[in-house]
Amino acid sequence: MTTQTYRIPLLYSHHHQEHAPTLETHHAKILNYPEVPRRAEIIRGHLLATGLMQPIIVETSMSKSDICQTLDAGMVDYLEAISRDMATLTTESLSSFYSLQDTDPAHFYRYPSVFPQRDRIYHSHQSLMGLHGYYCFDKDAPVGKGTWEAALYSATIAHQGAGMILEGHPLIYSLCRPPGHHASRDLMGGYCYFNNAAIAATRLLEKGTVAIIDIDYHHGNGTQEIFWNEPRVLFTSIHAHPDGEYPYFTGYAEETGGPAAPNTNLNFPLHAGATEATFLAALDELLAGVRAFNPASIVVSLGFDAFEQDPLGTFKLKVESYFKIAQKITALQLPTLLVQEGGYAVDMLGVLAEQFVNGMLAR
Ligand code: SP5
Ligand code: ZN
Repeated sequence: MTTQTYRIPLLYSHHHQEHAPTLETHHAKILNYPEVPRRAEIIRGHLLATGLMQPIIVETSMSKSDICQTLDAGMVDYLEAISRDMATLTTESLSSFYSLQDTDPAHFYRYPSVFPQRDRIYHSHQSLMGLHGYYCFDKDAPVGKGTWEAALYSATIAHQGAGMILEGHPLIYSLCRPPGHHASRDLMGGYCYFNNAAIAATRLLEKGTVAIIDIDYHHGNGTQEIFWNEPRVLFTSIHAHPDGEYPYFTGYAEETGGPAAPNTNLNFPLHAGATEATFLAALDELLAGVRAFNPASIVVSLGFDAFEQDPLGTFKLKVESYFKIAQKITALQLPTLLVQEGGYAVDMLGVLAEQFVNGMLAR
């Protein structure tokens, strides 16, 4: 297989379209939910038009027991139960319980309202309503009737991508949506439900050690937590400094791994407004750490929100920066699974993904 003739498998599922929250709140403001279905559609359309990709539509989901190799069964069962419960809502039930302008059950999403602190719980029985906050660390993972299948297939795309790496593929693009890197074993948040990259990395352990390179603008707190004490997985991340940016409570350089896995966690927090030069310098240092770890395969948590036009980010990466980043990652010459994370400059996402894929092929 030469890189000239190799068409990169692009794994995708239509199920993401049924997960489409419209609103998030920010203090007293109601904002449009930035993690929209069109994100994946733009990337897919643009990548397929390049002729570089082999489209694969995933039709069969992974099993719950496979998901629970990485995630907590209580959380997985809860997401399924609440999402199916949402499917039983009717216009009548919605208008009798809430004074809504829009009573279309398809547009209704449940948000956490209480966050039971786990060390203060007296009763083990929880209502579905109470459990939402039990399994969330923030307010930004609303659940509608399509959320379970969307999250399930997003995880499946990552898991199947890992399976194809195990079969000998050098490069796979798993077009996951919703994203995953903020979600941990038993907590959802930050537009994330199941940690797709972590599910893939767990499967890749079959081949040997794994390094995760997270270039999303936000720290991958969920992925870090899942592999914190796992010596076979190196988690590395470049992101906005948590002093001033979401998720605030993790992403510091001092976080280097748990007692059983010292120095298997490498954080590179950058100041707001970081330029391409700053980002690439951090990436060189990060990649030196990856080389020293000598992994058998790579998972890239591929967010595009460090791009200069991103509405959530402050970094100044340019279109060509994504080519350069990929070129540096591909120089590792290791089997690499790309897992889609964030990126909210929707109209530009196709261009950025194409730059990244072209950079990966420039070996
Ligand atoms: C996967 C991913 O990129 N998740 C990002 C979650 C970020 N959530 C931050 C929410 C902060 C609200 N933004 C207010 C913007 C005001 N202009
Ligand atoms: Zn992000």
